[in-house]
Amino acid sequence: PQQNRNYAKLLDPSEQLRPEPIYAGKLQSEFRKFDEDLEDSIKERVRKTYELMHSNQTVEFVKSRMKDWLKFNKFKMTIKDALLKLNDLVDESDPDTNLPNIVHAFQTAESIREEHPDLDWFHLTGLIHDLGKVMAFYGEPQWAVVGDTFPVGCAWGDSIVYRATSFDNNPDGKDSRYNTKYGMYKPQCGISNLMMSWGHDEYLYRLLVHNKSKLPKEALAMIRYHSFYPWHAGGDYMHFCSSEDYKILKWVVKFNKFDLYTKSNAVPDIEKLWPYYEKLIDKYIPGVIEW
Ligand code: INS
Repeated sequence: PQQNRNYAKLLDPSEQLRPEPIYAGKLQSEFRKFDEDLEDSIKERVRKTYELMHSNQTVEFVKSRMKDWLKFNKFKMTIKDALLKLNDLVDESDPDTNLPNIVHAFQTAESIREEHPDLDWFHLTGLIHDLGKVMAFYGEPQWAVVGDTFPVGCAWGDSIVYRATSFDNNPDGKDSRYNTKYGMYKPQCGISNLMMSWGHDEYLYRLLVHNKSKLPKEALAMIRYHSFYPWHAGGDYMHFCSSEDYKILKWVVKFNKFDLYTKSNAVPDIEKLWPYYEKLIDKYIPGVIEW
């Protein structure tokens, strides 16, 4: 949590002078607490998910998941029906909410709509950003679906949650092709050229491209990197950034405010909101699409 705020201060020094903000009734520093102050069962659930993720997300693993999922031959479904599936998904990596993911989708979308009433694509981005989590209903364990992401094939960033111990059993840590600062990449190669740990961000990004959605490139970037906390909040991996990536980072950070700080127990009136969002789905990614 502090990490987030310190990084915000780096990007915008005027942040230094402001008192700590309160979002959804909580101090900013009360979000993303991975170690302390969490109800024991939640704490254990979150820790376990990351331990499995950090032990098993290797270059080989990501390649195998990409080969499997990026054929988009698993099922056909509308965006709305996929969203409805999130009624049954509680994200096991998330220390800030215990509610079904559909609630978080509407909380995010509605807070964006309030602040940016004219940017309808941004509202829809908020609504669908976690939709890739449907993979959890088609055989993927949560550790390969949810949670913060990080690049594979190079040294793990210091700001990754549980970083100190959670990678101990990951074989890539002993592989000289992958365990150096640059690993299998070149300096400034561009964030989009990094192979990210497999999860809902990359899957949904690729799915939207595959199905020719009309969402703008800013939306696609926010979707693709919203869980890449070690970059957008931790300030790690900057040595891979191209000049274009700094622009993208600004959008991702902008999105993060709505994604993270709207997590609360206040449930929006989803039934009432559907007609508005159905229109946006029809505009940007209509009909039955391939998953
Ligand atoms: C978020 C974030 C959270 C994680 C969620 C993900 O973007 O990375 O920390 O628990 O699964 O959707």
